[in-house]
Formats: sequence, C-alpha cells, structure tokens
Amino acid sequence: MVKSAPSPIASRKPSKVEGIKENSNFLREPVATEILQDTTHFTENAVQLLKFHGSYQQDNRDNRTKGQEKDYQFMLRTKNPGGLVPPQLYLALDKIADEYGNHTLRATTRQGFQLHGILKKNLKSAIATIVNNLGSTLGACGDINRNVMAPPAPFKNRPEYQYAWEYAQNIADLLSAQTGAYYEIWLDGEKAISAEEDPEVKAARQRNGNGTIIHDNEEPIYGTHYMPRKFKICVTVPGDNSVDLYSQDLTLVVITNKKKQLEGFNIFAGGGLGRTHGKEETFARLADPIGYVAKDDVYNVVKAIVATQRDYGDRTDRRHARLKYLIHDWGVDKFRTQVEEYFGKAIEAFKPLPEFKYHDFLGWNEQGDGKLFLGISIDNGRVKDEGSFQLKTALREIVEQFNLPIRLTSNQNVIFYDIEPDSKEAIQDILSRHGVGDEPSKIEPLVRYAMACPALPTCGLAITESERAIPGILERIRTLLDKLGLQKEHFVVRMTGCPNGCARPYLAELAFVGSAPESYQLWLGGSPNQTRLAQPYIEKLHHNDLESFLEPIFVYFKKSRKSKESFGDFCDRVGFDAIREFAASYEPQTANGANKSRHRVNLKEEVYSKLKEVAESQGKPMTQLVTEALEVYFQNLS
Ligand code: SRM
Ligand code: SF4
Repeated sequence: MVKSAPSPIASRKPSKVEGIKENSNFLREPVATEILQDTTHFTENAVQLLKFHGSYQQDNRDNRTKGQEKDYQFMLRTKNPGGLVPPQLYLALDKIADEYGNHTLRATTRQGFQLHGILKKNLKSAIATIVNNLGSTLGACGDINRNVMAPPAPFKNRPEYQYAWEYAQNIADLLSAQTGAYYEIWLDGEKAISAEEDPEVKAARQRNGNGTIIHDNEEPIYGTHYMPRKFKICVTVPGDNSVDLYSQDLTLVVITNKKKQLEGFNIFAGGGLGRTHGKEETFARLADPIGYVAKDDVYNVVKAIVATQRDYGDRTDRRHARLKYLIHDWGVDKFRTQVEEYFGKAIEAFKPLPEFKYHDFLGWNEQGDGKLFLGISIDNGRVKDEGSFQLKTALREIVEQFNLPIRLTSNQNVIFYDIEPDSKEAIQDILSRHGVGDEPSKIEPLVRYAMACPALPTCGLAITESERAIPGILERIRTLLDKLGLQKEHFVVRMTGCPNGCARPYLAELAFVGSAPESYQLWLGGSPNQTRLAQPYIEKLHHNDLESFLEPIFVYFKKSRKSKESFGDFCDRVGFDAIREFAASYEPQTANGANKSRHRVNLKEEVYSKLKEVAESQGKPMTQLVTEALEVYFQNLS
C-alpha cells in the first residue's frame, strides 16, 4: 500500500507565505542576499523566511515616532530540546546579550532562550556564536517543528524521565530542517561541530513509510513548502504535566514496563491555543488521545502525523492552518485512519494513565544519583541585573565556577543539575550575594505559578502590556485576597498581550488576555494542573477596574467553595451564570468585612430588570454599573 503524497498545496489559492517558501530555494533567498546589504531591516519576504532561521524582525515600540523610521531590532530564539542548555552555550548567550542585545536573556514558555534588541549588522555574528557554542536557532520559529519539550527534572533514578529527554532530542533531530541554507548564510558554509545524530534517527528520516517522504528533495520530510504552520511536540512521562501537554500539536507519553524499561508511547494530538478576538472560527483546543505505539514504531508514527498535517493541513488560510483545525474538522477517527495509512499499520489502543499534575521542580532537590539539582524561579523568564537584584550575574558566576548544565522549564525558570553536594554552600553564597533566592517557599505563590508573555515593547502583535504589567497586577490581586480574608489562597494566573496565547493563558485558573488598550479579556475556570480549558468571562476589563470586578467573584469563592477546592475548579463547578448572578447583587465590603453603607434609590421595575440583566451578562455588580453610567451622565452635563 504505497501512497504517493498529495500535492501539499490545496486546490484553493495558497497563502502568500506558501509562495515565499516555494521561491526561497529551501530558506535561502532573499535572506542570503539581504543579510549582506547595509540596511537596518529586511524586506517583508525575507522577514517571513528569517523566522525559520530563528529570528524575528521587531522594533522597539516604546521608541516609535511618527514620520521616523522604526527602531528596528531582531529577536533571536534558541532551540533546546528538553530545555538543555550546555554551560558553554549559556556563557555564549550571556555574552551576546551584553555585546549585541539588550543585556537580558529571556527563558521562554517552550524551554528556549530569547535574545532581544540585536541590530541587523550583528545578527550574523550572534547566530554564528550560538552555533559555534553548541546551540542552534534553526527552526526555533517558522512553519516547521518547533522546540521539542520534555519535563526538565533530571531524575537519574527514574528511567522514564531519561527516556523523555532522549526521545525529545531524537524527535527534534528527526524533524530538523535539512537545508544547507542555515550554515551557508550564518557560517559561510561551514557546518559546525554538533553532537552525532543517533543512526536510528538518521535512517528513520529517510525511510519511506507509505508517502511520508518526499523523494529527491532537499527536505525529505517537509518538502519545498515545509509545514502549513508551526508544529509543536512534547514528550512527557505519565503524571507529569510540567510541559502543558494538552496544548501541543503532538504529545508523546513514555510508557514503561514493570522493570521500568521503555515499551512505547501514548499519543495525544490536536492541541493548540492561538486564536483571534471576535473570530469564533479560531479557538483554543486541548489535544485528544489518539492511541499507543511500540517504541520501535515511534519515529514512523511521528512522521505519519507530520505527513498528515503537511499534506492535509490548510495552506490557504493561516488562521485555520494548525493541526488542531484539521482534527477538529475531520474528527479523531478520520485523522487516526489517515495517520494509519501513512504509518502502514493500526495504531493500538491508548494505555491508561494516572492523573497529570503540574510540577515546577524549584529549590534544592536530590536527583537520584547522589548529586543535586536546583530550580531557580525567574519572574516571567527575564534574566537581568537590576539594582541589587543581579540574577544575570549570579547565573553566569554559577556556570563559570561549576560548569553546570541547565534545563529550562516550560514555566520560564531554570534548573541547574549534576551539582556535587559539597558545592551547594558556594552556590547559595553566589545567589545570596546577588540578591537571588533559592527557597521556593519564600516566593509569593501567585508569582511562583504565574507567567506572562513579553508583549510590549518588542512584540509586534501586542495589544496590551503583559510582562511589564503582571507584577503590579499580581500585587493588586494579593492585596485584594488579603483584604477579603483569603490570605492563604493562590492560583495559576497567566497573562498575554494578545490572544495568540504565548504564555498559555487558556489553561490558567485566571487569565488576562489583551483585548484593547489597557484592557483584558478575562478567562476563568482552568485547573491548577492545566488539564482543562478555561472560558472567557468578560471581553474587556480595564485594568483600573480589576479590584471592583474580581472582589465579588473572590467573595463568592470564599463563601461557596468546597473544602480545599481551588479557584479554577470552583469557577468551573459553579459556572459563569451563578458567578454573574452573585456579582450582580453583590454589595462591596469594607476592610473589616462589613458592607459599606449605601444610599438607596428606587428604580422602575423594568429599569431594574434591565440593569440586572446587563450586570449579569457583564459579570459586574449593579452598583458599579449604575455608578459608571451616572459618572458619564454627570460628565456630559458639565
Ligand atoms: Fe508565541 C507569535 C513569543 C510560545 C502562540 N510568539 C509570537 C511572536 C513571535 C510574535 C510575532 O509573531 O511577531 C512573539 C515574540 C515576542 C517577543 O517580543 O519576544 C512570541 N511565544 C513567544 C514566547 C517567547 C513567549 C514567552 O513568554 O516565552 C514563547 C516562545 C516559545 C519558544 O521557545 O519556542 C512563545 N507562542 C507560544 C506558545 C506556547 C507554547 O508553544 O507552548 C503559544 C501557544 C501554543 C500554540 O502554539 O498553539 C504561542 N505565538 C503564538 C501564536 C499563535 C499561533 C496560532 O496557532 O495561532 C503567534 C502568532 C502567529 O504564529 O501568527 C505567536
Ligand atoms: Fe506577542 Fe501576543 Fe505572543 Fe504576547 S501572546 S508575545 S503579545 S504574540
């Protein structure tokens, strides 16, 4: 049953980016020509291709001035399967940030690092330095397999964690771009020395399973047009959701036997979070269980899933191009049947799994072989020096002195591992000298579990602030919780500057998604372990109204929660109608918990009913609505 792959371009008109890829000679032009030109920025076609090389053209939006050229700069993103950053690479990145960048490094939500603020004239040196120091940016962005995630915990006595690392690396290698463009452009054609690829992976890449390969092509797996859109994979172990497994295009879960030997992998597919406000046809979606394959088949099944998306994914509308839409439109059964056609055999039944829990692996831990690992929390992933808080210097000194490898976490933190126990004190000393804590219980838990995307000033798609706004928002939420007698309460808060979902807000218990200047769409009801989708509660909440809006919801939670029920679970259980109804008739409390005295005004029945209806639909207290309306009325009078 050998099937030749259908044309990757559907009969409808392909999107513009498909043409750019087709004419690029496998990601070479026009980047190769334009990098040699003495300009501050690239043309639009080159910008699209540059993404495949791991770079985004951006401008500092704080510096935009009417009539003047934008303050062009470049973001570089590294690809680190399983979050691995060797010490040599870390030191190189730290140096590039100072020499060419904005003096910060940013740990991302997919276990990579980003550098911001690099000028075009320095881009080539920056990329070459990364590659010559065991790193890569190839395929960190663009329509291709992105960084493959895995739980960052270095448990040496739990083989399933080691398998997750091994297969994250091998699948990253399997699906890496084969074009020579990267080395030609950034390293003048010299191939850098990199770790030897597993021969099994090399063979698997070339193996033709029923049309998974495009013959006589520089890119045997991707072909001339690469993927219709970005493609995201993680490998995890049963019960460990430190990787947000439901948000990925493809998730593999390591399955071992009683002797802890690798047997195979459970497969989930079709997760994805990006959406657009006001466009119902775009949505966040959780991955579905697809089935199980034995370990010897894993590369073939990964290729079969990639080929299915490559050949049937929508190449005409980039808003509908992710695998999640194909699975949504087809249904899981049709998708599985198509994958089986490329795979050449049946996918077995999904194996039972325990409940998935979120772990952040912070603080000092035994790694199971006598050595230690240390997870350090980084607020929103931003590694910087600021006043007496010298995180960047501290991390650099640790790497310089102890030559430790790093695993980046999917929660924008870092883990140092393979630490000799007798180095612990000296590492603690470096951290404390630079004002950095190593004790997770001392971190405000709202901050510990929160994430925000970069947004302004670097992200061209940001509608609102995110990374710069979240510290203030979390502080205000903490103050409010304390005022309401919820001092011990905390939950997962995530924020993004637009609906693309880079900090995975739709899996949080409380999420802020930029929807208009200074305003956020609010999502409620995700679970503490990110196993359920949250739902949008209000479209636009101005950040000034945060306290008055959240107070009734928190009070309702306090009054009606079940014992130990988390905030997200509570919102999901009681439902938005009940929350809105409670909020609509809520009277704000004073600091001592008593209701503030209010003046009463009588309203006509129909006005009252209308007011109640609007208050419920907006989830705002009636008093707040009336106050807002009257304020506008009085303003108009004066
Ligand atoms: Fe993202 C685009 C930052 C993880 C969904 N993302 C962007 C860009 C490149 C903006 C742009 O296109 O111009 C952002 C650069 C901002 C800046 O100034 O640096 C950006 N995304 C990030 C990072 C750095 C956020 C962070 O806080 O760490 C993450 C980098 C991860 C990495 O190392 O590879 C990042 N982005 C994600 C995730 C989460 C994940 O992958 O686990 C998502 C949601 C999951 C998903 O893909 O479904 C995500 N980013 C998007 C989307 C929407 C995709 C979609 O399907 O609609 C865009 C926009 C696009 O692709 O058109 C986007
Ligand atoms: Fe930019 Fe939006 Fe992603 Fe935030 S969520 S980094 S604003 S694309």
